[in-house]
Amino acid sequence: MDLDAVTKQSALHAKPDGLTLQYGTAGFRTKAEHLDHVMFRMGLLAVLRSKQTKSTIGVMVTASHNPEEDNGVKLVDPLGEMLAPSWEEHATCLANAEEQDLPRVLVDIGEKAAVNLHQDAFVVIGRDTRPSSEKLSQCVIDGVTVLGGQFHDYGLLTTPQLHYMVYCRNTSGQYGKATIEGYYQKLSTAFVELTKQAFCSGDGQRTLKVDCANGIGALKLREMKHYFSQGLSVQLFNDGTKGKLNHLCGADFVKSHQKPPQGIEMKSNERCCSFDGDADRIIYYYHDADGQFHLVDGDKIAALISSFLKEPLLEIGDSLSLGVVQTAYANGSSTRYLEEVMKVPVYCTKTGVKHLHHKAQEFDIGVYFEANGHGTVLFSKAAEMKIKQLAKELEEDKKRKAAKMLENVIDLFNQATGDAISDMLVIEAILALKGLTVQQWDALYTDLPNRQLKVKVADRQVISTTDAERQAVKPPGLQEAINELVKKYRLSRAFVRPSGTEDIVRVYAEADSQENADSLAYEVSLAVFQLAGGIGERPQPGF
Ligand code: 16G
Ligand code: MG
Repeated sequence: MDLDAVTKQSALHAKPDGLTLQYGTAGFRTKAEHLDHVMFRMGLLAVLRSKQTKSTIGVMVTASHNPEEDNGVKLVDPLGEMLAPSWEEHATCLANAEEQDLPRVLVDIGEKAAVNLHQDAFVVIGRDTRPSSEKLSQCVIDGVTVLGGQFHDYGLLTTPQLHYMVYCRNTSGQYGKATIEGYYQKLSTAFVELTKQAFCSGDGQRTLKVDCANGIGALKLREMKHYFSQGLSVQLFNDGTKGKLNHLCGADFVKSHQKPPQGIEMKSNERCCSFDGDADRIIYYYHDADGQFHLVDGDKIAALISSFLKEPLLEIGDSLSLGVVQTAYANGSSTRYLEEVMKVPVYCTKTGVKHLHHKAQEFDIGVYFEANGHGTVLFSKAAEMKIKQLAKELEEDKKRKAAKMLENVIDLFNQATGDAISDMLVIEAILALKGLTVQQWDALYTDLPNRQLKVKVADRQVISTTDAERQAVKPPGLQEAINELVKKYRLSRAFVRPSGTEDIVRVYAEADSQENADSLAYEVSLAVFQLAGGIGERPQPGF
Protein backbone atom coordinates (compact mmCIF):
# COMPACT_ATOMS: atom_id res chain seq x y z
CA MET A 1 0.00 0.00 0.00
CA ASP A 2 1.30 3.43 -0.92
CA LEU A 3 0.38 5.11 2.35
CA ASP A 4 1.80 8.47 1.32
CA ALA A 5 -0.48 8.55 -1.67
CA VAL A 6 -3.41 7.55 0.56
CA THR A 7 -2.64 10.41 2.97
CA LYS A 8 -2.38 12.91 0.12
CA GLN A 9 -5.60 11.81 -1.55
CA SER A 10 -7.40 11.59 1.75
CA ALA A 11 -6.68 15.26 2.40
CA LEU A 12 -8.88 15.99 -0.61
CA HIS A 13 -11.66 13.98 1.05
CA ALA A 14 -11.09 15.21 4.58
CA LYS A 15 -13.22 13.98 7.42
CA PRO A 16 -15.15 16.69 9.28
CA ASP A 17 -13.82 16.94 12.86
CA GLY A 18 -15.69 14.98 15.47
CA LEU A 19 -18.13 13.28 13.07
CA THR A 20 -18.72 9.62 13.94
CA LEU A 21 -20.89 7.30 11.95
CA GLN A 22 -21.75 3.65 12.22
CA TYR A 23 -22.03 1.01 9.51
CA GLY A 24 -25.64 0.04 10.29
CA THR A 25 -28.19 -2.39 8.86
CA ALA A 26 -27.96 -0.67 5.50
CA GLY A 27 -24.40 0.68 5.51
CA PHE A 28 -23.62 4.33 6.27
CA ARG A 29 -26.40 6.84 5.94
CA THR A 30 -26.56 10.55 6.67
CA LYS A 31 -26.78 13.96 5.02
CA ALA A 32 -24.97 13.80 1.67
CA GLU A 33 -22.64 16.70 2.51
CA HIS A 34 -21.05 14.66 5.31
CA LEU A 35 -20.19 11.65 3.22
CA ASP A 36 -17.25 12.63 1.03
CA HIS A 37 -14.62 11.03 3.31
CA VAL A 38 -16.80 7.98 3.98
CA MET A 39 -17.09 7.27 0.26
CA PHE A 40 -13.36 7.63 -0.31
CA ARG A 41 -12.63 5.31 2.59
CA MET A 42 -15.20 2.73 1.46
CA GLY A 43 -13.34 2.70 -1.85
CA LEU A 44 -10.20 1.82 0.15
CA LEU A 45 -12.02 -0.82 2.16
CA ALA A 46 -13.58 -2.40 -0.93
CA VAL A 47 -10.08 -2.93 -2.32
CA LEU A 48 -8.96 -4.68 0.88
CA ARG A 49 -12.09 -6.82 0.95
CA SER A 50 -11.61 -7.72 -2.70
CA LYS A 51 -8.00 -8.74 -2.11
CA GLN A 52 -9.00 -10.77 0.93
CA THR A 53 -11.82 -12.65 -0.77
CA LYS A 54 -10.03 -12.78 -4.15
CA SER A 55 -13.37 -11.71 -5.61
CA THR A 56 -15.17 -8.73 -7.07
CA ILE A 57 -16.73 -6.51 -4.42
CA GLY A 58 -19.62 -4.07 -4.98
CA VAL A 59 -20.06 -0.54 -3.68
CA MET A 60 -23.55 0.97 -3.90
CA VAL A 61 -24.14 4.67 -3.37
CA THR A 62 -27.72 5.18 -2.19
CA ALA A 63 -29.84 6.15 0.79
CA SER A 64 -32.77 4.01 -0.35
CA HIS A 65 -36.08 5.38 1.02
CA ASN A 66 -34.49 8.26 2.94
CA PRO A 67 -34.92 11.89 1.82
CA GLU A 68 -33.27 13.17 -1.33
CA GLU A 69 -30.76 15.26 0.66
CA ASP A 70 -29.38 12.15 2.36
CA ASN A 71 -27.06 9.63 0.89
CA GLY A 72 -25.33 6.46 1.92
CA VAL A 73 -23.04 3.64 0.92
CA LYS A 74 -22.88 -0.08 1.38
CA LEU A 75 -20.52 -2.81 0.30
CA VAL A 76 -21.69 -5.96 -1.44
CA ASP A 77 -19.88 -9.23 -0.69
CA PRO A 78 -18.87 -11.82 -3.35
CA LEU A 79 -22.12 -13.75 -3.69
CA GLY A 80 -24.22 -10.62 -3.67
CA GLU A 81 -24.72 -10.74 0.09
CA MET A 82 -24.43 -7.91 2.59
CA LEU A 83 -20.96 -7.26 3.98
CA ALA A 84 -19.79 -9.78 6.62
CA PRO A 85 -20.25 -8.52 10.22
CA SER A 86 -16.52 -8.42 11.07
CA TRP A 87 -16.01 -6.14 8.06
CA GLU A 88 -18.84 -3.89 9.18
CA GLU A 89 -16.64 -3.21 12.20
CA HIS A 90 -13.67 -2.46 9.98
CA ALA A 91 -15.87 -0.12 7.97
CA THR A 92 -16.91 1.76 11.09
CA CYS A 93 -13.30 2.07 12.32
CA LEU A 94 -12.08 3.28 8.96
CA ALA A 95 -14.88 5.82 8.51
CA ASN A 96 -14.28 7.29 11.95
CA ALA A 97 -10.46 7.43 11.94
CA GLU A 98 -9.12 10.97 12.23
CA GLU A 99 -7.05 12.06 9.21
CA GLN A 100 -3.65 11.42 10.80
CA ASP A 101 -4.69 7.93 11.96
CA LEU A 102 -5.99 6.74 8.61
CA PRO A 103 -2.82 4.96 7.38
CA ARG A 104 -2.43 3.13 10.68
CA VAL A 105 -6.08 2.00 10.74
CA LEU A 106 -5.77 0.80 7.15
CA VAL A 107 -2.67 -1.25 7.92
CA ASP A 108 -4.39 -2.57 11.03
CA ILE A 109 -7.39 -3.84 9.09
CA GLY A 110 -5.06 -5.44 6.54
CA GLU A 111 -3.29 -7.32 9.31
CA LYS A 112 -6.35 -8.29 11.33
CA ALA A 113 -8.11 -9.64 8.26
CA ALA A 114 -4.97 -11.29 6.88
CA VAL A 115 -5.24 -9.49 3.55
CA ASN A 116 -2.67 -10.45 0.94
CA LEU A 117 -1.72 -7.04 -0.37
CA HIS A 118 -0.19 -8.47 -3.53
CA GLN A 119 -3.49 -9.88 -4.65
CA ASP A 120 -5.35 -7.97 -7.42
CA ALA A 121 -8.53 -6.12 -6.52
CA PHE A 122 -11.67 -5.45 -8.55
CA VAL A 123 -14.57 -3.28 -7.45
CA VAL A 124 -17.89 -2.56 -9.19
CA ILE A 125 -19.80 0.59 -8.40
CA GLY A 126 -23.43 1.61 -8.79
CA ARG A 127 -25.44 4.63 -7.74
CA ASP A 128 -29.01 5.87 -7.42
CA THR A 129 -30.49 9.06 -8.93
CA ARG A 130 -29.82 11.45 -6.02
CA PRO A 131 -28.21 14.72 -7.14
CA SER A 132 -25.26 13.98 -4.80
CA SER A 133 -24.68 10.41 -5.96
CA GLU A 134 -22.50 11.05 -9.00
CA LYS A 135 -19.93 13.10 -7.11
CA LEU A 136 -19.95 10.67 -4.19
CA SER A 137 -19.35 7.68 -6.42
CA GLN A 138 -16.35 9.54 -7.84
CA CYS A 139 -15.00 9.67 -4.26
CA VAL A 140 -15.37 5.88 -4.07
CA ILE A 141 -13.42 5.57 -7.33
CA ASP A 142 -10.66 7.82 -5.91
CA GLY A 143 -10.37 5.45 -2.95
CA VAL A 144 -10.24 2.36 -5.15
CA THR A 145 -7.65 3.86 -7.48
CA VAL A 146 -5.25 5.12 -4.85
CA LEU A 147 -4.89 1.55 -3.54
CA GLY A 148 -4.29 0.27 -7.05
CA GLY A 149 -7.66 -1.46 -7.42
CA GLN A 150 -9.33 -1.94 -10.80
CA PHE A 151 -12.96 -0.96 -11.11
CA HIS A 152 -16.00 -0.85 -13.32
CA ASP A 153 -18.47 1.98 -12.78
CA TYR A 154 -21.96 0.85 -13.80
CA GLY A 155 -23.31 4.35 -13.17
CA LEU A 156 -27.04 4.39 -12.46
CA LEU A 157 -28.33 1.06 -11.12
CA THR A 158 -30.90 -0.17 -8.65
CA THR A 159 -29.34 -1.69 -5.54
CA PRO A 160 -30.44 -5.24 -6.47
CA GLN A 161 -28.96 -4.81 -9.95
CA LEU A 162 -25.56 -4.10 -8.41
CA HIS A 163 -25.92 -7.21 -6.22
CA TYR A 164 -26.75 -9.16 -9.37
CA MET A 165 -23.64 -7.85 -11.17
CA VAL A 166 -21.41 -8.85 -8.26
CA TYR A 167 -22.93 -12.31 -8.12
CA CYS A 168 -22.56 -12.84 -11.89
CA ARG A 169 -18.95 -11.73 -11.90
CA ASN A 170 -17.98 -14.05 -9.07
CA THR A 171 -19.61 -17.11 -10.59
CA SER A 172 -17.89 -16.71 -13.98
CA GLY A 173 -21.13 -15.73 -15.65
CA GLN A 174 -22.94 -18.90 -14.59
CA TYR A 175 -25.62 -16.98 -12.76
CA GLY A 176 -26.06 -14.58 -15.67
CA LYS A 177 -24.31 -11.95 -17.75
CA ALA A 178 -22.95 -9.07 -15.69
CA THR A 179 -24.53 -6.38 -17.84
CA ILE A 180 -27.78 -4.46 -17.58
CA GLU A 181 -28.88 -6.19 -20.76
CA GLY A 182 -28.03 -9.54 -19.14
CA TYR A 183 -30.21 -8.68 -16.16
CA TYR A 184 -33.17 -7.67 -18.35
CA GLN A 185 -32.80 -10.76 -20.51
CA LYS A 186 -32.54 -13.21 -17.66
CA LEU A 187 -35.55 -11.94 -15.74
CA SER A 188 -37.80 -11.28 -18.72
CA THR A 189 -37.11 -14.65 -20.31
CA ALA A 190 -38.04 -16.41 -17.08
CA PHE A 191 -41.17 -14.25 -16.76
CA VAL A 192 -42.31 -14.87 -20.32
CA GLU A 193 -41.68 -18.62 -19.97
CA LEU A 194 -43.48 -18.80 -16.65
CA THR A 195 -46.54 -16.94 -17.84
CA LYS A 196 -46.91 -18.68 -21.19
CA GLN A 197 -49.55 -21.04 -19.88
CA ALA A 198 -51.54 -18.25 -18.28
CA PHE A 199 -51.85 -16.22 -21.43
CA CYS A 200 -52.85 -19.07 -23.75
CA SER A 201 -56.12 -19.15 -21.89
CA GLY A 202 -57.07 -15.80 -23.38
CA ASP A 203 -56.75 -13.70 -20.27
CA GLY A 204 -55.45 -10.88 -22.39
CA GLN A 205 -52.98 -8.29 -21.31
CA ARG A 206 -52.54 -7.35 -17.75
CA THR A 207 -51.84 -3.86 -16.53
CA LEU A 208 -50.06 -2.72 -13.39
CA LYS A 209 -49.56 0.79 -12.07
CA VAL A 210 -46.15 1.33 -10.55
CA ASP A 211 -45.16 4.21 -8.27
CA CYS A 212 -41.40 4.48 -8.74
CA ALA A 213 -40.77 6.85 -5.80
CA ASN A 214 -39.19 9.29 -8.29
CA GLY A 215 -36.13 7.08 -8.18
CA ILE A 216 -33.87 4.78 -10.13
CA GLY A 217 -36.62 2.15 -10.44
CA ALA A 218 -38.37 4.38 -12.99
CA LEU A 219 -35.36 4.58 -15.29
CA LYS A 220 -34.69 0.87 -15.19
CA LEU A 221 -38.29 -0.24 -15.49
CA ARG A 222 -38.78 2.07 -18.46
CA GLU A 223 -35.85 0.41 -20.22
CA MET A 224 -36.95 -3.06 -19.25
CA LYS A 225 -40.67 -3.01 -19.90
CA HIS A 226 -40.31 -3.70 -23.63
CA TYR A 227 -38.72 -7.04 -22.80
CA PHE A 228 -41.87 -8.41 -21.16
CA SER A 229 -44.54 -6.26 -22.78
CA GLN A 230 -46.40 -9.24 -24.27
CA GLY A 231 -47.22 -10.50 -20.80
CA LEU A 232 -47.51 -7.37 -18.71
CA SER A 233 -47.99 -3.72 -19.34
CA VAL A 234 -46.66 -1.43 -16.63
CA GLN A 235 -47.68 2.18 -16.27
CA LEU A 236 -45.08 4.28 -14.48
CA PHE A 237 -45.94 7.02 -11.98
CA ASN A 238 -43.62 9.24 -9.95
CA ASP A 239 -40.99 8.56 -12.57
CA GLY A 240 -38.68 11.35 -11.46
CA THR A 241 -39.56 13.80 -14.22
CA LYS A 242 -41.35 16.15 -11.79
CA GLY A 243 -41.44 15.13 -8.13
CA LYS A 244 -38.80 14.74 -5.47
CA LEU A 245 -37.30 11.37 -4.58
CA ASN A 246 -39.32 9.48 -1.92
CA HIS A 247 -41.37 12.58 -1.19
CA LEU A 248 -44.99 11.60 -0.42
CA CYS A 249 -44.47 8.47 -2.49
CA GLY A 250 -42.63 5.17 -2.58
CA ALA A 251 -42.97 1.90 -0.68
CA ASP A 252 -41.86 3.26 2.68
CA PHE A 253 -44.34 6.15 2.55
CA VAL A 254 -47.23 3.88 1.55
CA LYS A 255 -46.43 1.25 4.17
CA SER A 256 -45.87 3.60 7.08
CA HIS A 257 -48.74 5.99 6.33
CA GLN A 258 -51.05 3.23 5.14
CA LYS A 259 -52.27 5.42 2.31
CA PRO A 260 -51.66 5.77 -1.44
CA PRO A 261 -48.75 7.82 -2.73
CA GLN A 262 -49.34 11.19 -4.33
CA GLY A 263 -49.12 11.34 -8.09
CA ILE A 264 -50.93 8.11 -8.95
CA GLU A 265 -54.52 7.81 -10.12
CA MET A 266 -56.16 4.79 -8.57
CA LYS A 267 -59.46 3.50 -9.89
CA SER A 268 -61.33 1.08 -7.70
CA ASN A 269 -59.96 -2.45 -7.62
CA GLU A 270 -56.95 -1.55 -9.75
CA ARG A 271 -53.70 -3.26 -8.83
CA CYS A 272 -50.97 -0.79 -7.89
CA CYS A 273 -47.51 -1.13 -6.38
CA SER A 274 -44.75 1.10 -5.05
CA PHE A 275 -40.96 0.70 -5.15
CA ASP A 276 -38.64 2.49 -2.76
CA GLY A 277 -35.87 4.90 -3.83
CA ASP A 278 -33.35 2.19 -4.79
CA ALA A 279 -35.92 -0.41 -5.89
CA ASP A 280 -35.23 -3.15 -3.37
CA ARG A 281 -38.67 -3.00 -1.74
CA ILE A 282 -42.14 -3.47 -3.17
CA ILE A 283 -45.59 -3.01 -1.67
CA TYR A 284 -48.95 -3.59 -3.40
CA TYR A 285 -52.27 -1.88 -2.69
CA TYR A 286 -55.69 -1.01 -4.09
CA HIS A 287 -58.88 0.91 -3.41
CA ASP A 288 -62.01 -1.21 -3.04
CA ALA A 289 -65.39 -0.29 -4.53
CA ASP A 290 -66.18 1.77 -1.41
CA GLY A 291 -63.01 3.77 -1.84
CA GLN A 292 -61.31 2.10 1.09
CA PHE A 293 -57.54 1.68 0.85
CA HIS A 294 -56.03 -1.80 1.26
CA LEU A 295 -52.35 -2.49 1.73
CA VAL A 296 -50.90 -5.77 0.49
CA ASP A 297 -47.52 -5.85 2.18
CA GLY A 298 -44.41 -8.03 2.33
CA ASP A 299 -46.15 -10.54 4.60
CA LYS A 300 -48.87 -11.10 2.04
CA ILE A 301 -46.29 -11.38 -0.71
CA ALA A 302 -44.60 -14.15 1.29
CA ALA A 303 -47.97 -15.86 1.78
CA LEU A 304 -48.80 -15.69 -1.94
CA ILE A 305 -45.42 -17.01 -2.98
CA SER A 306 -45.28 -19.84 -0.45
CA SER A 307 -48.73 -21.08 -1.27
CA PHE A 308 -47.87 -20.93 -4.97
CA LEU A 309 -44.66 -22.89 -4.49
CA LYS A 310 -46.26 -25.66 -2.47
CA GLU A 311 -48.17 -27.11 -5.39
CA PRO A 312 -45.36 -27.76 -7.90
CA LEU A 313 -43.15 -28.94 -5.04
CA LEU A 314 -45.71 -31.51 -4.08
CA GLU A 315 -46.14 -32.47 -7.73
CA ILE A 316 -42.48 -33.21 -8.36
CA GLY A 317 -42.61 -35.45 -5.31
CA ASP A 318 -39.24 -34.53 -3.97
CA SER A 319 -38.91 -33.68 -0.32
CA LEU A 320 -37.29 -30.29 -0.63
CA SER A 321 -37.58 -28.28 2.58
CA LEU A 322 -39.51 -25.02 2.41
CA GLY A 323 -39.24 -22.41 5.16
CA VAL A 324 -40.51 -18.85 5.58
CA VAL A 325 -38.48 -16.22 7.41
CA GLN A 326 -40.07 -13.10 8.87
CA THR A 327 -39.25 -10.45 11.48
CA ALA A 328 -41.15 -9.34 14.56
CA TYR A 329 -42.98 -6.81 12.35
CA ALA A 330 -44.77 -9.58 10.47
CA ASN A 331 -48.47 -9.30 11.09
CA GLY A 332 -49.65 -11.96 13.54
CA SER A 333 -52.32 -13.06 11.06
CA SER A 334 -49.69 -13.79 8.42
CA THR A 335 -47.70 -16.00 10.77
CA ARG A 336 -50.85 -17.85 11.78
CA TYR A 337 -51.91 -18.30 8.15
CA LEU A 338 -48.53 -19.68 7.10
CA GLU A 339 -48.24 -22.06 10.04
CA GLU A 340 -51.82 -23.21 10.43
CA VAL A 341 -53.30 -23.03 6.95
CA MET A 342 -50.27 -23.41 4.70
CA LYS A 343 -48.48 -25.69 7.16
CA VAL A 344 -45.08 -24.22 6.42
CA PRO A 345 -42.52 -23.64 9.18
CA VAL A 346 -42.01 -19.97 10.00
CA TYR A 347 -38.91 -18.44 11.61
CA CYS A 348 -38.35 -15.01 13.06
CA THR A 349 -35.06 -13.08 12.85
CA LYS A 350 -33.84 -9.63 13.76
CA THR A 351 -34.75 -6.76 11.42
CA GLY A 352 -32.48 -6.23 8.40
CA VAL A 353 -32.13 -8.13 5.16
CA LYS A 354 -28.86 -9.81 6.11
CA HIS A 355 -30.46 -11.61 9.07
CA LEU A 356 -33.37 -12.92 7.03
CA HIS A 357 -31.15 -13.85 4.11
CA HIS A 358 -28.85 -15.81 6.38
CA LYS A 359 -31.68 -17.78 7.96
CA ALA A 360 -33.33 -18.47 4.59
CA GLN A 361 -30.12 -20.14 3.41
CA GLU A 362 -30.79 -23.00 5.86
CA PHE A 363 -33.58 -24.37 3.67
CA ASP A 364 -33.70 -25.92 0.24
CA ILE A 365 -36.17 -23.16 -0.53
CA GLY A 366 -36.13 -20.18 1.81
CA VAL A 367 -38.83 -17.54 1.39
CA TYR A 368 -37.98 -14.36 3.24
CA PHE A 369 -39.84 -11.07 3.42
CA GLU A 370 -39.95 -8.14 5.78
CA ALA A 371 -43.40 -6.60 6.20
CA ASN A 372 -41.98 -3.43 4.59
CA GLY A 373 -41.52 -5.24 1.29
CA HIS A 374 -37.86 -6.37 1.28
CA GLY A 375 -37.47 -9.98 0.28
CA THR A 376 -36.88 -12.77 -2.16
CA VAL A 377 -36.81 -16.56 -2.39
CA LEU A 378 -33.50 -18.40 -2.19
CA PHE A 379 -32.98 -21.83 -3.70
CA SER A 380 -30.05 -23.87 -2.41
CA LYS A 381 -27.61 -25.07 -5.06
CA ALA A 382 -28.71 -28.64 -4.34
CA ALA A 383 -32.39 -27.77 -4.80
CA GLU A 384 -31.64 -25.91 -8.01
CA MET A 385 -29.72 -28.85 -9.47
CA LYS A 386 -32.41 -31.29 -8.44
CA ILE A 387 -35.15 -29.20 -10.03
CA LYS A 388 -33.21 -28.67 -13.26
CA GLN A 389 -32.52 -32.36 -13.49
CA LEU A 390 -36.18 -33.25 -12.95
CA ALA A 391 -37.27 -30.72 -15.56
CA LYS A 392 -35.17 -32.64 -18.08
CA GLU A 393 -35.74 -36.19 -16.95
CA LEU A 394 -39.25 -36.59 -15.70
CA GLU A 395 -41.40 -38.68 -17.96
CA GLU A 396 -44.78 -37.75 -16.78
CA ASP A 397 -45.99 -34.57 -18.39
CA LYS A 398 -47.56 -33.01 -15.31
CA LYS A 399 -44.50 -33.55 -13.19
CA ARG A 400 -42.14 -32.22 -15.79
CA LYS A 401 -44.27 -29.13 -16.16
CA ALA A 402 -44.10 -28.54 -12.40
CA ALA A 403 -40.33 -28.87 -12.44
CA LYS A 404 -40.08 -26.52 -15.42
CA MET A 405 -42.24 -24.02 -13.64
CA LEU A 406 -39.95 -24.13 -10.61
CA GLU A 407 -36.95 -23.74 -12.87
CA ASN A 408 -38.38 -20.48 -14.20
CA VAL A 409 -39.18 -19.32 -10.70
CA ILE A 410 -35.53 -19.83 -9.73
CA ASP A 411 -34.40 -17.69 -12.64
CA LEU A 412 -36.98 -15.01 -11.97
CA PHE A 413 -36.08 -14.40 -8.33
CA ASN A 414 -32.96 -12.34 -7.78
CA GLN A 415 -30.98 -14.87 -5.73
CA ALA A 416 -28.53 -12.20 -4.60
CA THR A 417 -30.98 -10.04 -2.68
CA GLY A 418 -34.57 -8.75 -2.50
CA ASP A 419 -35.41 -6.92 -5.71
CA ALA A 420 -38.57 -4.89 -6.40
CA ILE A 421 -38.47 -5.53 -10.17
CA SER A 422 -37.89 -9.26 -9.82
CA ASP A 423 -40.48 -9.61 -7.05
CA MET A 424 -43.00 -7.64 -9.11
CA LEU A 425 -42.57 -10.02 -12.05
CA VAL A 426 -42.92 -13.08 -9.82
CA ILE A 427 -46.07 -11.72 -8.21
CA GLU A 428 -47.57 -10.76 -11.57
CA ALA A 429 -46.76 -14.21 -12.94
CA ILE A 430 -48.40 -15.95 -9.98
CA LEU A 431 -51.53 -13.79 -10.17
CA ALA A 432 -51.79 -14.48 -13.91
CA LEU A 433 -51.24 -18.22 -13.55
CA LYS A 434 -53.71 -18.53 -10.70
CA GLY A 435 -56.17 -16.11 -12.27
CA LEU A 436 -56.25 -14.14 -9.01
CA THR A 437 -57.31 -10.53 -8.61
CA VAL A 438 -55.55 -8.35 -6.07
CA GLN A 439 -58.65 -8.56 -3.84
CA GLN A 440 -58.57 -12.35 -3.90
CA TRP A 441 -54.90 -12.29 -3.02
CA ASP A 442 -55.59 -9.81 -0.21
CA ALA A 443 -58.31 -12.12 1.12
CA LEU A 444 -55.83 -14.93 1.95
CA TYR A 445 -56.10 -13.63 5.51
CA THR A 446 -57.09 -10.42 7.30
CA ASP A 447 -54.33 -8.34 8.85
CA LEU A 448 -54.60 -7.58 12.54
CA PRO A 449 -54.87 -3.83 13.06
CA ASN A 450 -51.47 -2.45 14.04
CA ARG A 451 -49.63 0.74 14.80
CA GLN A 452 -46.00 1.79 14.71
CA LEU A 453 -44.70 4.76 16.71
CA LYS A 454 -41.35 6.40 17.33
CA VAL A 455 -40.08 7.57 20.73
CA LYS A 456 -37.15 9.93 21.23
CA VAL A 457 -34.76 8.96 24.01
CA ALA A 458 -31.39 10.35 25.11
CA ASP A 459 -29.55 7.16 24.19
CA ARG A 460 -31.42 4.48 22.27
CA GLN A 461 -28.74 1.91 23.14
CA VAL A 462 -30.14 1.70 26.71
CA ILE A 463 -32.66 -0.66 25.13
CA SER A 464 -31.38 -4.08 24.30
CA THR A 465 -33.47 -6.94 23.04
CA THR A 466 -33.47 -10.71 22.66
CA ASP A 467 -35.65 -13.37 21.00
CA ALA A 468 -35.41 -11.73 17.55
CA GLU A 469 -36.20 -8.33 19.07
CA ARG A 470 -39.48 -9.49 20.57
CA GLN A 471 -38.35 -9.10 24.21
CA ALA A 472 -36.55 -6.18 25.85
CA VAL A 473 -33.89 -7.27 28.34
CA LYS A 474 -32.87 -3.71 29.21
CA PRO A 475 -33.73 -1.29 30.77
CA PRO A 476 -34.99 -3.20 33.80
CA GLY A 477 -38.75 -3.26 34.17
CA LEU A 478 -39.57 -2.33 30.57
CA GLN A 479 -40.51 -5.83 29.38
CA GLU A 480 -42.60 -6.41 32.51
CA ALA A 481 -44.43 -3.15 31.83
CA ILE A 482 -45.07 -4.18 28.21
CA ASN A 483 -46.34 -7.59 29.33
CA GLU A 484 -48.86 -5.95 31.67
CA LEU A 485 -50.10 -3.59 28.94
CA VAL A 486 -50.44 -6.36 26.37
CA LYS A 487 -52.65 -8.34 28.77
CA LYS A 488 -55.27 -5.59 28.65
CA TYR A 489 -56.12 -6.18 24.97
CA ARG A 490 -57.36 -9.09 22.87
CA LEU A 491 -55.15 -10.72 20.19
CA SER A 492 -52.46 -8.28 21.19
CA ARG A 493 -48.72 -8.15 20.89
CA ALA A 494 -46.17 -5.37 21.30
CA PHE A 495 -42.42 -4.92 21.19
CA VAL A 496 -39.84 -2.15 21.14
CA ARG A 497 -36.40 -1.91 19.55
CA PRO A 498 -33.80 0.75 18.91
CA SER A 499 -33.86 1.74 15.23
CA GLY A 500 -30.80 0.81 13.22
CA THR A 501 -31.22 3.76 10.86
CA GLU A 502 -32.63 6.65 12.93
CA ASP A 503 -31.89 8.03 16.38
CA ILE A 504 -35.15 6.79 17.88
CA VAL A 505 -36.82 3.79 19.49
CA ARG A 506 -39.52 2.04 17.48
CA VAL A 507 -42.71 0.75 19.06
CA TYR A 508 -44.95 -1.82 17.38
CA ALA A 509 -48.36 -2.94 18.62
CA GLU A 510 -51.17 -5.00 17.21
CA ALA A 511 -54.59 -5.87 18.62
CA ASP A 512 -58.13 -6.86 17.71
CA SER A 513 -59.18 -3.35 16.64
CA GLN A 514 -57.42 -0.26 15.32
CA GLU A 515 -58.49 1.65 18.40
CA ASN A 516 -56.91 -0.94 20.66
CA ALA A 517 -53.73 -1.21 18.58
CA ASP A 518 -53.42 2.59 18.74
CA SER A 519 -54.05 2.67 22.43
CA LEU A 520 -51.59 -0.14 23.17
CA ALA A 521 -48.92 1.52 21.02
CA TYR A 522 -49.44 4.77 22.91
CA GLU A 523 -49.21 3.08 26.33
CA VAL A 524 -46.06 1.20 25.36
CA SER A 525 -44.53 4.44 24.03
CA LEU A 526 -45.19 6.05 27.37
CA ALA A 527 -43.50 3.16 29.17
CA VAL A 528 -40.45 3.55 26.90
CA PHE A 529 -40.42 7.30 27.50
CA GLN A 530 -40.52 6.81 31.27
CA LEU A 531 -38.20 3.82 31.63
CA ALA A 532 -35.69 4.40 28.81
CA GLY A 533 -34.90 8.10 29.25
CA GLY A 534 -37.38 9.80 26.92
CA ILE A 535 -36.54 13.33 25.77
CA GLY A 536 -38.64 16.14 24.31
CA GLU A 537 -42.39 15.94 24.24
CA ARG A 538 -44.11 13.06 26.02
CA PRO A 539 -45.97 10.66 23.73
CA GLN A 540 -49.58 11.77 23.25
CA PRO A 541 -52.64 9.56 22.76
CA GLY A 542 -54.54 9.74 19.46
CA PHE A 543 -53.24 9.79 15.91
C1 16G B 1 -32.74 -1.02 6.63
C2 16G B 1 -32.77 -2.47 6.22
C3 16G B 1 -34.17 -3.00 6.25
C4 16G B 1 -34.81 -2.77 7.58
C5 16G B 1 -34.69 -1.32 8.00
C6 16G B 1 -35.10 -1.16 9.44
C7 16G B 1 -31.43 -3.58 4.54
C8 16G B 1 -30.99 -3.59 3.12
N1 16G B 1 -32.24 -2.60 4.87
O1 16G B 1 -33.40 -0.22 5.70
O2 16G B 1 -34.13 -4.36 5.95
O3 16G B 1 -36.16 -3.13 7.57
O4 16G B 1 -33.35 -0.91 7.89
O5 16G B 1 -34.90 0.15 9.84
O6 16G B 1 -31.06 -4.42 5.33
P1 16G B 1 -34.93 0.51 11.36
O7 16G B 1 -33.83 -0.23 12.06
O8 16G B 1 -34.78 2.00 11.40
O9 16G B 1 -36.27 0.09 11.89
MG1 MG C 1 -34.21 0.30 -0.35
